[in-house]
Amino acid sequence: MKKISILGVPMDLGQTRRGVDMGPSAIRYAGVLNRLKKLDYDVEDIGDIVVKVDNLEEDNHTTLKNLKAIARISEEIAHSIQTIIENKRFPLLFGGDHSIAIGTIAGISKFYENLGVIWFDAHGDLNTEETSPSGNIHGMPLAASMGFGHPALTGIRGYNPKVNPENVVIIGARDLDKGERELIKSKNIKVFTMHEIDRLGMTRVMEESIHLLKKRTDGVHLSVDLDALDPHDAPGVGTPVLGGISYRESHLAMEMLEETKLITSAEFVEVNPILDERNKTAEVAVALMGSLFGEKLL
Ligand code: 6HN
Ligand code: MN
Ligand code: MN
Ligand code: MN
Repeated sequence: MKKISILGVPMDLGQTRRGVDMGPSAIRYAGVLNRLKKLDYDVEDIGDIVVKVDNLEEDNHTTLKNLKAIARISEEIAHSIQTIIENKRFPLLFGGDHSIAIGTIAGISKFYENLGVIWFDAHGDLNTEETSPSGNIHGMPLAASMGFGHPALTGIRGYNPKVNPENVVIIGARDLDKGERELIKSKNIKVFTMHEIDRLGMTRVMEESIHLLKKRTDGVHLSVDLDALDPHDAPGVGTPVLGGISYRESHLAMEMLEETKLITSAEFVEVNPILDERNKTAEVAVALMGSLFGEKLL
């Protein structure tokens, strides 16, 4: 698809460190539009979803912080995505924290018989109200998309589940909570932890991921949490974990995805310019988008 629609979601309600709502601005500032236009795409920036919480809506539900507001905004994200896909354009979202993925996947999934998801992340984002150590919904979007968790999160757009656990591949994990490990085992979710990346190399990890999803799915959503990368390369994230994917490995991954034309939608999340070093993490995100959309070194 040579047509891309950019949608910003300045949402910081899925966790407690302010500043990630400035992620879309930071990514735009890093020059994403020109970068993609140079690759000959028809790119439109449709602006940001309005993320506003009024006092009446605020809930102090400590196990699911900001549940009502996140559920409402997820519906709006899903609605906007639907329009983008109906216009036959590729949805490219900028977060915001990772809770935006609940709305993204809810908007995308009904256009596919068997949607696949590639989840680059230091974390599993597989918690539910019962297993979450923090009550932060950005630690739950992948579980919610597979139908596990609170109905206000799993039922966006009125259907559930959005993704079959067999169609999910997690890459870069190195901080999983107890309940997440149990879900991975019980649902047999494919996870390439940092151990597998060290051991097999990124080339094989991507070959296996692509092979698995190619035969099973008719569309693949790519969700990139910048904390999948090592904090040296991507310091501007709210929940950094040492020992991550290197800058070069992450480019290789994007390049291999580009070669296969497997990806049908994408989001780049958790960029927090307040925690960043001179917009480095937003620049990394834009560079990765360059590779994902076909930039070549030679
Ligand atoms: N993220 N597993 C932790 C939690 O609070 O559930 C961390 C989640 C981080 C989520 O980075 O998108
Ligand atoms: Mn995440
Ligand atoms: Mn993460
Ligand atoms: Mn943790």
